[in-house]
Amino acid sequence: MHRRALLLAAAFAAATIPAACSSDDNDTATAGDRITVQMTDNAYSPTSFDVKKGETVTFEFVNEGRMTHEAYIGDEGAQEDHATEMMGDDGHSMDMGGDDTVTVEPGETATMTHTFDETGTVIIGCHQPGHWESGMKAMVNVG
Ligand SMILES: [Cu+2]
Repeated sequence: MHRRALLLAAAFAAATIPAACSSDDNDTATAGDRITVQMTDNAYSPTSFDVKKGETVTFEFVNEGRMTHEAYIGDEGAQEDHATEMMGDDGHSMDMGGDDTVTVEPGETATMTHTFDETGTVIIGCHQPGHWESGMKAMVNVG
C-alpha cells in the first residue's frame, strides 16, 4: 500500500515539476537533525528526503519565491483532506494540529519540527491555491 502510494506520488511529482525551475529536482537529501528546504514559485528543493524511523527533524523553509508558500506535512490522504479544508469544505471534522503546517511569506524563513514514527512515505505539500495541483510537494521517505 505504502509502496504503491510512493510510486504513484513519485511519478506524479516527476511529471509535474516545471523543468525551468531547477535542474536538480531529483536530489535526495540525507537527513540530519535539520534540513533546509528552498521554496520557489511553485516548488520545493530538494523534492525528496530520506529520514530514519523515529527521527525528529527540523525543517527550515526558506521562501525564495515571490509568493506566499506553505508546508503541510502528512500522508497522501491527509494532504487531500487538507486541500479540501483549504477550499472551505465544512464536511470534515478532523483535528488539524497546528504543528504540522507552516506558512512562509516571500523572503522569510520558518521552521517546522516533525517526528517520523512510521516507515513509509510522508509528503510535504503546499496548499496555497493551485500550488498542490501544480506539483508543489516533496517526499519524505521514512525507513
Ligand atoms: Cu506554494
